[in-house]
Amino acid sequence: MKDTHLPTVQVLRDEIEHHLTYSMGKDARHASVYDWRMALSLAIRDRVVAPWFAATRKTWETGAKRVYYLSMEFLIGRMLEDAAINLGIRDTCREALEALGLDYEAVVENEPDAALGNGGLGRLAACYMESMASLGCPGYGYGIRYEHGLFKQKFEAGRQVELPEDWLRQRHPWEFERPESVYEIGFKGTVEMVDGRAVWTPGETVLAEACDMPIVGWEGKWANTLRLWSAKPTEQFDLARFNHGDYAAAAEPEALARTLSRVLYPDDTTYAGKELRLKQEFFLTSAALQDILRRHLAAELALEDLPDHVAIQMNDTHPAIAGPELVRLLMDVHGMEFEAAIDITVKCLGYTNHTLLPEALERWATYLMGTVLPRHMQIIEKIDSWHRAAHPGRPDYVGIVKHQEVRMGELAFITAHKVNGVSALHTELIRENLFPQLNRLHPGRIINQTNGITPRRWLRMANPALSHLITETIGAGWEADLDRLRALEPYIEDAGFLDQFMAAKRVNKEHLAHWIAQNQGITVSPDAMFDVQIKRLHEYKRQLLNILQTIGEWHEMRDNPQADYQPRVKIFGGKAAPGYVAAKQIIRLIKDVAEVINNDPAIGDRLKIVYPANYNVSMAERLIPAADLSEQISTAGKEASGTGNMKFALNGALTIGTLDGANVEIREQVGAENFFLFGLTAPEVTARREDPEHARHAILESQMLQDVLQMIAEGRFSPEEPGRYHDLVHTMWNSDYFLVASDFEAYRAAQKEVDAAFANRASWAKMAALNTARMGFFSSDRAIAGYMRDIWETRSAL
Ligand code: 4GP
Repeated sequence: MKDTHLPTVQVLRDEIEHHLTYSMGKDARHASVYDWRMALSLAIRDRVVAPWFAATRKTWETGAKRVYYLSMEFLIGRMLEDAAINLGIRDTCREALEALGLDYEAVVENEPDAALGNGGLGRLAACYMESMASLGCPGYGYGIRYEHGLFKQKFEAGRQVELPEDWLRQRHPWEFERPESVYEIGFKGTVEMVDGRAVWTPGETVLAEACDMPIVGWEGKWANTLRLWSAKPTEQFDLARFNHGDYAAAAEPEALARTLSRVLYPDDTTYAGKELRLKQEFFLTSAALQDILRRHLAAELALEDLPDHVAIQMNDTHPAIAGPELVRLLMDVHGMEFEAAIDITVKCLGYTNHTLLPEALERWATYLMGTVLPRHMQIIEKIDSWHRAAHPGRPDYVGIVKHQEVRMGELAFITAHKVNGVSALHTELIRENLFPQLNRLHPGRIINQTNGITPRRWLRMANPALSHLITETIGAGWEADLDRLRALEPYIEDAGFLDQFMAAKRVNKEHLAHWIAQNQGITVSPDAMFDVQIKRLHEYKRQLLNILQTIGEWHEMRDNPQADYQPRVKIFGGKAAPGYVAAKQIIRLIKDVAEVINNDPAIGDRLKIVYPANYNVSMAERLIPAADLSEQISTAGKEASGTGNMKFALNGALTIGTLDGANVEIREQVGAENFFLFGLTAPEVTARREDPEHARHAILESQMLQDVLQMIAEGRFSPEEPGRYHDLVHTMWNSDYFLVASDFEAYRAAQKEVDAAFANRASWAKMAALNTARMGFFSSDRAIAGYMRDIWETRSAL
């Protein structure tokens, strides 16, 4: 076993060559970048093993409480640099590769993103895993090892096209297969009562097989495990059929089983899709809970003491079947009575809510639940009646099963001892709008844990230029104590520091400009303001508002070409769900508008629009450090928190945003004078919707918006198909649920303020530096410390 001491360049180089020869079976003369990347990854991985073993050993020896984070998504992105940074060997890696005649960047870029998530919730889970390891909180992440992560996005004539993602086409060097860790997962079948006990005989079974990824924390002091499950058939292929030459039928059991871990988020608009999704959720949850109980019993601990040793966090409602499943395991497998089982369950479980959007709060038809998980349907009804009986005489009582649907939000609430929102505003809205009745029955159960991001990846790794400057200015160690960034504040009066701060931004902008030129064929100037909106495409996130304002700006420039405009590059990135027609139309509109504006000689360099395809974690790492302006413009009350907003501000971008999600707290931290606020507040949004004509009224009050919509309706951006956006324009006039029209003028005015502020580079630099200096609160270490204290009731094992 290797020690954890820092290797010299020569030592690391030898290790890389060793892996190239003996793990990859390649001679240096014939090795590809892939081979080198694998060899380097394996050399780094070796160095993670010692802290990983040590952490596991210590947890067993001390009997420390373990935290289990159940999530359908872990958007971990690339692993190589992340591990190298946390082990303190990134520079050594670079030098070792250079000594071997290789380009470090090219090797790092060779790693595919592990796209095992859609967006915010999945990326948050990845940051939280890293922070748990950095803080020495013994824990496991449990997820699914999807063969195909989030689809690859391509644009064809401005339209989004989805291609299957294939991250496992190459070997994944960060995982260890655990074929011995397998659990049987059942579906369907029948339930009988035998001697007063329920016996479920599943009609289908698959195996969940573990794959472990070590997640190493800052300075390699602790490492935890991300355990991902793959589905395998209980029976291998059917030999008899194979021998009869019926090869397809022989392979059927395997194909069916594999479907369960094949893709992230299958289309759930069909019955078959829904069933598959529910099965995936149960597959993850049941495997995790069986594993948790196995580990607990292996330590010779009593099941009654489970809550002292185990905290289980449900990342949104997707794993909410955990409540009934834990009750089932405790009752049906371990012979406990219901009351004891539910008591233990509630003490162990916590539930994080990540969205108030009704379409994302899962509800399953009782028919579907009863068919796929017949025993769980019984237990859900039992939990429902137990809970109802505990709260008699409440006319406002809200249960779990209603209108022949199982409401997973209510189920998660009732089976958890703590329910948390992800920003102060969101938590308030959970209390008031989402679970008002349950909140009255369980005062104090709903708490807030504002999201956070790991500064290791999102500053130290993604922004070396700024990181160096920070370390030079305030010394090392801020990565593990982000509040120390406050020590930068005195320097904002120091012109030399500000020059360096802006020079770091400039380097990042130059890199990005180079990348844009190479990949998009668009020339942009690093002197322009880089104005960035990157996130999933959703109407509530209002990319539409951004592009409408951009059209307005262009319109103004054409009318008044002599005026003094700050040159801007509008950068968009994000994917729309494959079946989300309105979101896909917005993408197409942005692409169409880009085509016209980017080729308008009257505008030249003053306005450019860039929308690279296939936005993902590594693209975010490239864009965020180069951004001047961060667009966080959701309809107030809709964005639960946001975490992109935090990454931008930490990297010295100013925010233009609404009072939504964590924007509210970011603005409090960085100071209102360093934040461009606009738009309706959450209560104003609700009030505004009372007026059924709000869209029409708002449009009639804005000549600019009328002009912009008129241009779109006339086919100015789609001359080959003038009617392309008729529906979109019609919706704007007639419904506009997300209040784009009502916020349009306020947004425009705020953008004018942004322009004026950017014109004064010296004061802009101060504002930007103050954003960085005041973002310490948003470290995921602070968030995880909060979860440990308020929900998991556990301490660091370091
Ligand atoms: C997201 C929320 O939309 C976002 O505001 C939040 O920052 C993030 O979770 C993490 O808490 N929700 C999802 C989802 O990603 O799938 O519901």
